[in-house]
Amino acid sequence: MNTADETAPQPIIITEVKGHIGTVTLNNMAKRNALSSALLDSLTAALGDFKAQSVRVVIVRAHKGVKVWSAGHDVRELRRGHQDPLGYADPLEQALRAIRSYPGPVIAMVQGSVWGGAFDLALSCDMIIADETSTFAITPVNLGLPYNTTGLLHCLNRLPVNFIKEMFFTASPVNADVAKHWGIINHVVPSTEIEAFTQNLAEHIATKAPLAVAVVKEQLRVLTDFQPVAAQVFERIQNMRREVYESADYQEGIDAFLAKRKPEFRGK
Ligand code: YXS
Repeated sequence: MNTADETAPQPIIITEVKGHIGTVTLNNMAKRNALSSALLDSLTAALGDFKAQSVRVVIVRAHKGVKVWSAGHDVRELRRGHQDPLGYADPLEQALRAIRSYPGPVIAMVQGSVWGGAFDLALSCDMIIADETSTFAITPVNLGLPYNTTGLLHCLNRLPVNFIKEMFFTASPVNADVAKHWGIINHVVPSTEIEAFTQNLAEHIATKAPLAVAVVKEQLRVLTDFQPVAAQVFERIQNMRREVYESADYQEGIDAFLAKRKPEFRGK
């Protein structure tokens, strides 16, 4: 018979504060930790709570040994019908900004596969510690979705453009060794050691002067995000993206995902 707590709804993320370290564990394995607005809003709120408690270092992780760290943006929630699917107000974008502006290091501890918007989320963390099971894929071309300029900037600030193109154009996962080679991840750590490694790293950073750490993080954010784009250029980019998210291919991409079938893109 189910005890009461077994039937109680599980929280979509689990948060914990121990000393100066805050941990967010993604907790929706039934949906492969898909980045739904519920999960993302909880993550953003957790960071606000951590900030109020002056938590110095944050770890974002999934449960130990998962096969899927996060399956990326919840496809069921992607806007369809003439609205930017990755607009400024999208919960994913709000969560990415919350990570990037958090006044302390946010470390992604990755086991298993990382997909789509979850790749942008991990890349928006200050460091990625990953084990040998980790893979990373960015998948808008699987859906016919026009990725946003902010997300491309996150990649450009980190990776060579030819590698970014290969990841975006193929949507193929890259494994831990390739990810380490190109600088996506800071350390590849055996799955048996990754929890202790990440905790030790966080605790070491937490012994340093938090104001000095926070100001370096914010300076690096401002400097890397500062990419002047002429108004007309930005408007042209938005117009190009609008043509894509208003295309029949984008509708087909989402329809095919939801129907669990391969999409047939016709270039219009
Ligand atoms: O059928 P039920 O209801 O049990 O739900 C299934 C899946 O529908 C659900 N699920 C998702 N729901 C919404 N959005 C998702 N991204 C998503 N991924 C999975 O989770 C339940 C279990 O999925 P299932 O049976 O496929 O699990 P599996 O273990 O066989 O396979 C795990 C994956 C991750 C390999 C597989 O679920 C998968 O390929 N998921 C989609 C990965 C992906 O393409 N993500 C990109 C999403 S779009 C995005 O992030 C950006 C907008 S962009 O496109 O620009 O990158």
